[in-house]
Amino acid sequence: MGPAQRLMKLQPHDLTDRITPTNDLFVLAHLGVPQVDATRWTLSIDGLVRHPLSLDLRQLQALPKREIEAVHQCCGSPLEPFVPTRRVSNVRWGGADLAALLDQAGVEPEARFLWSYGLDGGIFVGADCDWYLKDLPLARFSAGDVLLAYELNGEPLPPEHGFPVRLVVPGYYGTNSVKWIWRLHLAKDRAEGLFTTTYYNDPPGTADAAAGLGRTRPVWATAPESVIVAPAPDTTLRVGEASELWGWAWSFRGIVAVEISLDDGLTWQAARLEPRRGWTWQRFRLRLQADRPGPLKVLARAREVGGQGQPRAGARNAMHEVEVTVLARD
Ligand SMILES: Nc1nc2c(c(=O)[nH]1)N[C@H]1C(S)=C(S)[C@@H](COP(=O)(O)O)O[C@H]1N2
Ligand SMILES: [Mo]
Repeated sequence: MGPAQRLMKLQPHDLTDRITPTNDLFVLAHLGVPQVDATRWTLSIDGLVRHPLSLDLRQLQALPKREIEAVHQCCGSPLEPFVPTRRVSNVRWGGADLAALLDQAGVEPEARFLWSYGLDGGIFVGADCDWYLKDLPLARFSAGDVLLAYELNGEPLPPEHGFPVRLVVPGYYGTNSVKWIWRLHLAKDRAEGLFTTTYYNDPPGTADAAAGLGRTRPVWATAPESVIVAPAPDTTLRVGEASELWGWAWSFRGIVAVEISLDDGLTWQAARLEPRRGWTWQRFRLRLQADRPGPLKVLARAREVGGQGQPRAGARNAMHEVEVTVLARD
């Protein structure tokens, strides 16, 4: 299997299953895949906690098990933050609720961030790093469901997906779900590092710039996005024949509408959209019937709670566009 196939096994039109089979899942490993001996694995929780903890796999698996179905999306290359890759899937994770463990450890009131360390180290774009280190705001815990996962789609995590234990932060881009996790550290400030404050920070938006904030934004919560599964690119349709257009939509906040345009964004019609259920993606559908022969461009755009939509281009969540051919009636 070549590296490109591991990065992206499924194109949007291949996402026909609600739950992505594990063998079809993309693999992202910036520093290689470490082989971890589960019998010697431990996780420590330290920093701004009253009772630092250390636990092994048996202790972790003895905690109540939670299962969550969630969108799993890579935000794309940190070197090309505006290029949409549509590297997305929807899977089931099983593991322990991290919030309960943090309660046991007793997080100090001044802690605001959770730093998470993976066992993989090495060189990324010429810079040496000891560990894959990420951080996330403790405020994320109010939405619940941050897991220390040891199962993927009902099976133990495969080595390339983080065996024996990884962090799973549903609703956040995949980069935050640290694989091969071994340490959690509670801190007042963000972690300075390659994957926290150097890469994976978007430039300030116009609103921030106008307010004189000028701050970058960490790549945490997923922005509203939608992918068209059918029709697949280069399909042929026939004038007057109805077919089903459908796809998936998601965002951290949840999608409230998906609209389709068949005239390059001039006019839009609302697709039927299933309501949000937990962290899983939402299916949309629309009866598609072309009334003229020729090339047909299909565009989809999702809107989330609060009104935010998808830009047409120049962003990782730019609208997905599929081109098909419409043949005359025979
Ligand atoms: N330790 C570690 N965790 C990591 C990464 C990594 O390189 N090292 N890559 C991240 C990125 S960029 C993504 S998109 C997801 C991908 O998870 P998967 O390979 O299990 O699909 O893992 C994240 N967690
Ligand atoms: Mo990623």
